Amino acid sequence: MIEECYRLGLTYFCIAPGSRSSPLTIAATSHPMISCIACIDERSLAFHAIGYARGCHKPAVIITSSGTAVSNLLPAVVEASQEFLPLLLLTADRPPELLDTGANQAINQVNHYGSFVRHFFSLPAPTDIISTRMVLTTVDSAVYHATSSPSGPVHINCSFREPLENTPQEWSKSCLKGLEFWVSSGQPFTTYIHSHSSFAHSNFADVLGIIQGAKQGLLLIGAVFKEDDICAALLLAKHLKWAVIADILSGLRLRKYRSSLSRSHEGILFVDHLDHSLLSDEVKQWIKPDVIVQIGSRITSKRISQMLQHCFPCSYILIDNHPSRHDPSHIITHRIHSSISQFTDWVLGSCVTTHINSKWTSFLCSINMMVDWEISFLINSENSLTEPYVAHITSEALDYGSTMCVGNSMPIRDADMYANGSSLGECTRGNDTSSTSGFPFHWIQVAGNRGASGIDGLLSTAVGFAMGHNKRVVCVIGDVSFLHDTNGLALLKQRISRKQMTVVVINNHGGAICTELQNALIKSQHEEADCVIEVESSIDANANFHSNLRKFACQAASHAFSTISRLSVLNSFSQDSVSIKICKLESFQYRIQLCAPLTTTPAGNHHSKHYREGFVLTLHLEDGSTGIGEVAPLKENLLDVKEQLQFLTHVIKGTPLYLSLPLLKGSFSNWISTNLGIPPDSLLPSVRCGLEMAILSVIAAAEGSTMLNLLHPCAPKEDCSTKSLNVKICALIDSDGTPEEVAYLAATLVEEGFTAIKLKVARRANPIEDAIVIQEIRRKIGFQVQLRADANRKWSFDQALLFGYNVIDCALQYIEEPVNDEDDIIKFCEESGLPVALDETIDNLQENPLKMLARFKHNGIVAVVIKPSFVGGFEKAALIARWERQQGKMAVVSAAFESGLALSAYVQFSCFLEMQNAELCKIMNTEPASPVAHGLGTYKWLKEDVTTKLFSISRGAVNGFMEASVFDAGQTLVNFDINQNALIQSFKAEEVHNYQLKVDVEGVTFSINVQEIGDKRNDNVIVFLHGFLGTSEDWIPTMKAMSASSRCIAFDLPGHGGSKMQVNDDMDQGPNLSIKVVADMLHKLFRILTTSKVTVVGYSMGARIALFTALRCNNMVKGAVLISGSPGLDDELWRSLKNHPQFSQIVASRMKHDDVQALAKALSDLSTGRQPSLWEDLKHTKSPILLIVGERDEKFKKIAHSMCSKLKEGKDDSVKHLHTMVKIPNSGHAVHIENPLHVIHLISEFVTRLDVLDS
Ligand SMILES: Cc1ncc(C[n+]2csc(CCOP(=O)(O)OP(=O)(O)O)c2C)c(N)n1
Ligand SMILES: [Mg+2]
Repeated sequence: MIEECYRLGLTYFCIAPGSRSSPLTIAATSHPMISCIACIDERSLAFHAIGYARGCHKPAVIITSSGTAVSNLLPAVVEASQEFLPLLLLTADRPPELLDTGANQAINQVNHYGSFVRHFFSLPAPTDIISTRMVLTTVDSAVYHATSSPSGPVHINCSFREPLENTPQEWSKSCLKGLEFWVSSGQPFTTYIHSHSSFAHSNFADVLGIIQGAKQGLLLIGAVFKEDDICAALLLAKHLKWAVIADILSGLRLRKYRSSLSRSHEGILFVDHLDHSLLSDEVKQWIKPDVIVQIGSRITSKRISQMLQHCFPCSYILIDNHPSRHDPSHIITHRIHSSISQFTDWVLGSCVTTHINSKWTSFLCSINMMVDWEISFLINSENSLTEPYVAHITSEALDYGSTMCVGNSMPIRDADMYANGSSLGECTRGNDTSSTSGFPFHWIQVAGNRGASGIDGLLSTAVGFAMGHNKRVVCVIGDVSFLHDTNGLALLKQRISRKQMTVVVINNHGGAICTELQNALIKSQHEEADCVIEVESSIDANANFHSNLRKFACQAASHAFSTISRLSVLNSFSQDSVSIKICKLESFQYRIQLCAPLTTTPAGNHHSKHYREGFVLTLHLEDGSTGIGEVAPLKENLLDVKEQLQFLTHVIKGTPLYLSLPLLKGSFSNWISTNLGIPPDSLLPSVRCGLEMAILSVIAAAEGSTMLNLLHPCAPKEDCSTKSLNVKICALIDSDGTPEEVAYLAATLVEEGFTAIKLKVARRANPIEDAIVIQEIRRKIGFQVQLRADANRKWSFDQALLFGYNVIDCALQYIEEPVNDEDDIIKFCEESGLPVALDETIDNLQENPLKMLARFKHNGIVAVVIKPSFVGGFEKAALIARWERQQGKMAVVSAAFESGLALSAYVQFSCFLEMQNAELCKIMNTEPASPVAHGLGTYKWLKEDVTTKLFSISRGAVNGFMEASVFDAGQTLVNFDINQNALIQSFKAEEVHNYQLKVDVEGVTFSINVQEIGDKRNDNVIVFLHGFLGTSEDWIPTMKAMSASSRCIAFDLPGHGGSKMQVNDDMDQGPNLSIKVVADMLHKLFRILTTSKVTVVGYSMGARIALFTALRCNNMVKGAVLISGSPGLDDELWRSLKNHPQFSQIVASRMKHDDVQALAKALSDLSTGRQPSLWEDLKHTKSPILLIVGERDEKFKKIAHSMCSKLKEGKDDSVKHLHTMVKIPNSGHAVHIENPLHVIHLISEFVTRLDVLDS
């Protein structure tokens, strides 16, 4: 029997001790190819076998003694039966003569598990009068029943007569007759062959018709456990292009992406938060799928199941590899009994085309994105350790080599609602299946016992799962479940060739600190031993937090729904599956005069005229609407900004607008990476701010609305006129003059109607002098007015404290950035007792600012000053504001001396934040805080404006306070009229000049295709060389960006693109395209084009040529930029490029080569192996070299390092210090395509340095 099990592939035996079963136990343990595990508790053991089957899709064999040992298997048998998990139970029994006689440990074991097993057979006690073949066919038949659909547990009851021990006995060998072949074959005695049913029936044509006709299809992926099935489900999802709802048990909820770029281009529309979206009544009413296809029988979410019930009648197709009715609401119209792979093969093979309503999918995706943002935000901003947080953080901590096991009751529900897959860049351990599956992510399997949803045997199941799956398992279970299966610890203790486990037990009482769990998880990952982590939590606090999550998710879903359904123009375009597109972006440089120097201007420079420079952007849509934005860099370099704007002008043409953009919350980041193909954070903050402003304004223009109404559409019953709305403004005083003079100025402002004043401090020799000014102001204006001070990080801790002690009675609303060291802020709060505000501290926020903000939760920090043009736009500003409000702090929008254009947008934005805050208070049932005075007092600095109408604020009619009218600000943006006098330069899309140049080199006439952008008279010439199979086209966005300051020229290298070559008649051999020939050719081209030295920029093969020219034609080359410049490419490094959203376009453009034979020639002649080694030349180089490599490009990083050290061995000190190597974050090999803005900045900086060297 045991050998036959082995031959059938059953190699894992779970053995409970007992004497009646000893013949089986001895046989199993002495079989060399079989692994055994033992446990005294049969219930735990059987659950362990279930976990094993879940992990490897093979049955484990359970051996027990007779009596209640057999009964103890029942809970697991029930679960296995419900979940179609194969198990083979070998239960020992007394022989028939001892049954029903009162004999010890004898019960009726026949059909003991009733209908819960797929098959039962009672073997007679061993005897020589029955052929042994009977035993073999019994095992074969049982295992076939266990493993063929519907799979499940099978039971063979094995009687044994005493003596049980191995006592020699006479027996007839005739029972072994006919076994010779079996002995020698190594195969099972009977081979079962299953004939697959085909999809030929006419009913299947119906199903295809239904799928094809769907306009609002929904693909549900329920519990699916086999890798093949998961892959098949994904292929189906990709083919259908329907919205996909993946259950936590599908493995597809915890997706780990390679990079954020790949996330925005996965080609599958996952809607992970349908459950919480359905909390919104509007959304619930709206969701009406016409066809539902469900793969895998079980769906964890109750709300989704209810939704499906409400959708009835509609076509509902369920596919699973068993015939059971899984239809609790009785709504399934088509039940397909097939494997998922078979079904997918059939659908894909039938070439079904789909015609999904794009509004349906874009609505679902937008709502989902907002709920996702909301949940993530709340979980991360909550100060206590909550169960949703545990679900979030444990799932995030999983890496490629891990799987998860979730307990019943809350753990599985929390995981289904709040687990989070993508923790970018951190999932590095284990095997990355995303490279082999063809999808840009890797999935993580999740197991749970959902057959009967018992809280028994969960720990044992998890240990079995770890055993079967051979992966690290993180098991999350409740305290009661853990206690229910303490015998599972006996299984955990035994380490038989399995990976280590982490068990997180959620003990719902008490409280703890969040970071402790994160640390414990990280630690457990690096432990060799198994870990049990107890997380204490409180039922009440959790219930409260769950309720908040639901309320906010509901509000987010409703808000998203109402916002996007009101966008009539954007919606009308998306109905026929094309969204409205951007047709043009223009930038105009402005320069306006100010009345006074900026507060950032150093003292002593206060007498000349003062100006502010920036850019006005106009954005045009194909329907004729125009939007407007302002880019007003203060700390950023104007040229860098200009380059980014030129780049944007080029890449933005023809990009579609998304419905979700006015919702912010990640929509802009997503749009930027998907449509512009760049990392969102590579845009300079002021550029991103201006771009967002222009996009919001163009959507508002198209919709005939205002920015405020777009961000916060008022409810149907609300008063939609913004005429009565105002935003409080804080006046700003630069603190020149005696204390009396400053106090007098403050008093004038109070008379004007200001209720809040901010004074710049840290301007005087001693902080006490600053304090005296504050005291004087207070004395003069009384305590009615809010008074703020801003030290701009200019003080040391002691100076700040000195100031603090001297203004303690002045009732400052806050002191902004009192200390120069960020780490002293909290200490200052504690020692001075003064309320503090942050400003500069939040300027350097990266894509996920919450981590950084979390460091400043201290109660002493009462406000954050948010400058949209410093933090990088409205989306981020809104996130920071929301966080601060959630923490009970003020969010103060502040200008950075922008023109009236940005100020108007900020007024609208500030009003939106106030409205959002009021809504927040309503949801939380708290008193609304009084409106904040926003830092827009810089308007007083404007002597001129970019609008024809000067930005102004006035006394409110009701209260007499100085406030900005939201209505006026809206009008300024809608009826924007540019003051032409303020413009100093306009730049539109630069023209590309395309022409051919002929040069002869060594008997070959090259006809080279040239693309040129920029002023021909410009001496600053940059030449761009592409890589193998590239063309000059690859460089166009970069060239456009750089054309304002340089003359940019790109060639199609010989054999590539539109370049041709002709061999002269007198040459008897074919042309030689060595690197030297190409360099000579370039040399001649440079001569034709310019008399000045050029900077050569090359990528890959182009980089090698660039280096060659820099070394050998140095009289023509000023400097060289080498991107991923070296021989030999590793396939691995191309993967991140393949995930680029525009990869298919890139590939298509690379296929345009006119002269294929010459291309083949170039590939061969210019290959790395054929070029002379330049290593030794490096130290003699007279031209500065900039080496650029992708951070993920290990091989080229190493090469660049060595090149850099060789270059530094050179003798020429003036050149030597200019050689640099730069690694570009998040990039592989094709850095200039993956992160173009970063590369543009580096080239530009390098060219400037070369100029300095030249002069
Ligand atoms: C074998 C079994 N007994 C009883 C139940 C009923 N039951 C469902 S949830 C639960 C409590 C589970 O507590 P715990 O494991 O701590 O999880 P929590 O509810 O705290 O998330 C019980 C007893 C069950 N599902 N299965
Ligand atoms: Mg509990």
